Amino acid sequence: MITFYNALHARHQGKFEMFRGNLVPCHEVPARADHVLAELQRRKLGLVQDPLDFDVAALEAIHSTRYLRFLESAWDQWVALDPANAQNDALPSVWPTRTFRIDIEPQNFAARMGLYSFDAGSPLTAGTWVAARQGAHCALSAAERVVQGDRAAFALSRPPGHHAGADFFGGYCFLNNAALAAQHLRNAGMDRVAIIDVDYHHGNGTQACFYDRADVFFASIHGDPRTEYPFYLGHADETGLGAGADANLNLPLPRGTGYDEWSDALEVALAAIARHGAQALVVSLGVDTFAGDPISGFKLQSDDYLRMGERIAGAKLPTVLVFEGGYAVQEVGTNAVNVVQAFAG
Ligand code: Q9C
Ligand code: ZN
Repeated sequence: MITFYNALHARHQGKFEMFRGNLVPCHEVPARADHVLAELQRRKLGLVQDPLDFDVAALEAIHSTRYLRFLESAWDQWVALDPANAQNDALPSVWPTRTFRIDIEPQNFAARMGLYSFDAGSPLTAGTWVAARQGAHCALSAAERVVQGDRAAFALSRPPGHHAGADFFGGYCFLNNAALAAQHLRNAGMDRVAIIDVDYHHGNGTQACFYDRADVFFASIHGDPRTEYPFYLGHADETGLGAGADANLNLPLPRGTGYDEWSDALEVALAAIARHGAQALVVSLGVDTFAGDPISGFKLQSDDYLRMGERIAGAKLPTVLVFEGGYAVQEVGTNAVNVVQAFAG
């Protein structure tokens, strides 16, 4: 299987995220993608290529124009406030919650950061836009390969994407790589597409992108949002809206879940995807379900990712695999590449 690798990923390198009143070192570090690349190459799992180039219209298929303009210029605006800011990441500190207006874009930079985000865990850095855009191009390139007839393609995109919505970042995500891949498949004429999100965290951004649409089915297996990030979305009663009724499936599971119960949920998700009649599949491939993950609560073992890849391949759909979370840095390469290798058979 071909891999599209974001060679610019390390341009996004956050220093700190807010945690219990302190700024703590980021979990979402460049070494994550480096380990996945090294493991792919060690096992000789196919070509590794740079992505194709796409113009901004490909991103506007999912993201709002004003959000993209903000992301592109945010670092320069941050530094324009004070040249000393160049030494610090930009983090939001104020947000428009219920009763506030979101239709007026504030002139104040901090206020714009809050308008376009939902947490203080996703630092914006000098290279965030360049890295995120190249990562998105990896997902689009992988989707294009599947359009051209490949059985599957892997987008080794970093930063991850599934928490990012049409006009907001958060959860370490800026551009929604999986949503962009799914929309690319739709634009290329595939009438029905499905996304299965196996990251530990609910893919709130992806769900929101397609919540009122019947053409893109979204299924997610994740830590129960009553206790797990992103908390405010991902409950089982979110089944879709309007034309999208019954095209959204959330399978929340309690902390401590191991592969036996997790794989039962995978069967439910794949059965629903088959009923939807999808012509292609996008996998939001987070491996923060691993027992050793420092910020997550499931108990999957490295070998379980082989079974996962084999089972997802069993859906027999042209498939775009998109890298998402996974913060056990030493094992993230083994775990992610286990899925890729087992999928490829
Ligand atoms: N102390 C992805 O896996 N912070 N994002 C949780 C941990 C946010 C995870 C707090 C986790 C976001 C793509
Ligand atoms: Zn995650």
